[in-house]
Amino acid sequence: MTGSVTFSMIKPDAIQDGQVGQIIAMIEARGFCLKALELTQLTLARAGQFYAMHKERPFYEQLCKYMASSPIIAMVLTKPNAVADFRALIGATDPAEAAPGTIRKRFGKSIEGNAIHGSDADETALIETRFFFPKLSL
Ligand code: IDP
Ligand code: MG
Repeated sequence: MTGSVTFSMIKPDAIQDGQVGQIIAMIEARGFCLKALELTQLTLARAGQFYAMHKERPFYEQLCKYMASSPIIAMVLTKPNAVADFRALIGATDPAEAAPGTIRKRFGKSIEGNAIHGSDADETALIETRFFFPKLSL
């Protein structure tokens, strides 16, 4: 399934603001199929593990606190060319720089509270999928 799977999280801000249905509708309209979905809350330690590659970045601690502050929705999505197509759908990290029609442009509030996560490579997608759904067979 490599190449056809990506991992996503709807972030706390988008859930608090009641935007889950609209975001999932945009994802499905772009041709992605849901393979797994869970509403869950990360502990600070698990948020730290998930974003470990950003440990040295100045925003790391605040990002982990934010991601553990209230529930997130973890999703595994399938589609040919899933990683790149999903990154195109969500848009640039900073919603202010995201292209029109992208999820982050529409729902992001700040560079941190940017509504949604998307894996950055096939290998990362598998690691992130296993982090949330260790028993899922792909
Ligand atoms: P990405 O989510 O577009 O892949 P990354 O660089 O991997 O962006 O950063 C992970 C997350 O960290 C971002 O989605 C955002 O929530 C947060 N983040 C990134 N850069 C900054 C920043 O400069 N200030 C605050 N938060 C940031
Ligand atoms: Mg990233």
